Amino acid sequence: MSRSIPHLKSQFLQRLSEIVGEPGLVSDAQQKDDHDTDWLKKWHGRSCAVVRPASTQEVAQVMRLCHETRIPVVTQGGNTGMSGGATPDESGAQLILSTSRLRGIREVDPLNNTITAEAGVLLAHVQEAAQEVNRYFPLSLGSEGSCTIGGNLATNAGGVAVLRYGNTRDLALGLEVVLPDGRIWNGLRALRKDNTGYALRDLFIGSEGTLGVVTAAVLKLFPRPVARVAAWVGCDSMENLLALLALSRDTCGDRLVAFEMLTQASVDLIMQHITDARRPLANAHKFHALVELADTHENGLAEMLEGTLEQAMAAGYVEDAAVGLNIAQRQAFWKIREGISQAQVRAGKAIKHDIALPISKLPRFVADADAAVKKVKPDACIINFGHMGDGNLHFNVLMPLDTPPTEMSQTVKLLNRVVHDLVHQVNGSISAEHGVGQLRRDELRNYKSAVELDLMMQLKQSLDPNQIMNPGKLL
Ligand code: FAD
Ligand code: 2HG
Ligand code: ZN
Repeated sequence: MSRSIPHLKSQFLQRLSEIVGEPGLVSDAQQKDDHDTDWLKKWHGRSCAVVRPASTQEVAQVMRLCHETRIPVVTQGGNTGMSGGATPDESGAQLILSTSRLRGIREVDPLNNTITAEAGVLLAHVQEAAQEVNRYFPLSLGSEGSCTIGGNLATNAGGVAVLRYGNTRDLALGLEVVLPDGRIWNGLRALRKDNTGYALRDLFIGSEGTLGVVTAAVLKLFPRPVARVAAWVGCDSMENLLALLALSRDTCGDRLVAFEMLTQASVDLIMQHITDARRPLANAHKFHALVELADTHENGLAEMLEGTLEQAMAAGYVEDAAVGLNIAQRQAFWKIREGISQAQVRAGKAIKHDIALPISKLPRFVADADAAVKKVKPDACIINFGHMGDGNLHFNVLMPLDTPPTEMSQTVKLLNRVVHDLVHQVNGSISAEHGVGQLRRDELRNYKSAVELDLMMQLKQSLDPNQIMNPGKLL
């Protein structure tokens, strides 16, 4: 006689609890709900259970069990992702594997300039551990107090310092990964040169939990900047903003660590919805930039920034600027910039476009995309901001909070097509830093070539033949 599904489920849960013990299974309904839903409250799933292994060995045992029973696994870090990648489907059949108990920092080596951290360590804690040995870990996101290193690697997160230090992929030297069948790949090499074959590490970075569970990583550390200055700048065109970016690179070189752009509509939205945010400039400007320089010693950093801005004003690139010399002034600028995600959540439902283009193509693109969106939706509220220094814009469109679901999904389809087609025309990317997840899965198929999709499918098939890793995401 065959056994019933509830019986198999309780047997599975029993075996899980034998691996991880009581603290390793989330039993509180509210807590489970929090894992089943993403932070934007946009995706709601229903997992069969949430398991929290406390070591790589426990992750391996959980994966062996899932391999044997064919239970699909959704790996979850801080659950701050923007693309629904960490939310299970609604079947009640998928297991959430949370890395929240993989919180060890295994080694900090200031002479080799590396740190080895487990996947569930918060990004902010890696930054702090680096600082304790007078080093710097440069990955910097608005979510750094909640997102994890494993999540950063799995999404290849970007953030505000990519123009100087690169994205997460550029910051990783080695990985430890539990494969879908439970085998452990120890690739924790702390080397800057290693030509011993295929770059397996890079397969897992950006794979959004579809190929394996990242359990630990060796990350690069850098000399710690001790001096920082920032400016808030107002410009009348993207062309002039681009000219300022080029000039700042020429005059400041590697000291230029952030060049963030916001339109006036983005600044206005933040002012309406973020308490304590103050307008940094007296007048309105079509485009704003937050520019930051950093260095490992003082060396006249403020004079360098002021000199650059004077040159830019003389050339007519800049309409107005405020320089933040002390920590409080700089923090006030960053509070505005980092408030944008929360402001969008409070103000409406955002149709997100997380796009990357060659930096030189940004002005033309913004003009074309503004016009194209307004053509199909004349009253569109475009909230365009992003990491201009590395070519990544968040070209979002905000819909009223009470927009009915059918109108919402029709408008998403319409505007995705308009914006992504323009991105595709200049060989840009429709997912710059937030990952594909479930949000852009269909869109990916519209823009990747058949050859590229086929290669990706073949890799997926060879690493995860039973298709148990994060089904319904990315591919
Ligand atoms: P989760 O959301 O838990 O998971 C994200 C994906 O990674 C999922 O597909 C999941 O299955 C997979 N995953 C997680 N951990 C593992 C693991 N150990 N092994 C395998 N797969 C795993 N992102 C940027 O890139 N730049 C920004 O500037 C930025 N700013 C943000 C600002 C705010 C306010 C917020 C809320 C988010 C922001 N994000 C940004 C998005 C998000 O924080 C990043 O994508 C982050 O890298 C996700 O980390 P996480 O630990 O929360 O991952
Ligand atoms: C940022 O750059 C994040 O602030 C979030 O990547 C972008 O809210 C968004 O769309
Ligand atoms: Zn961003």
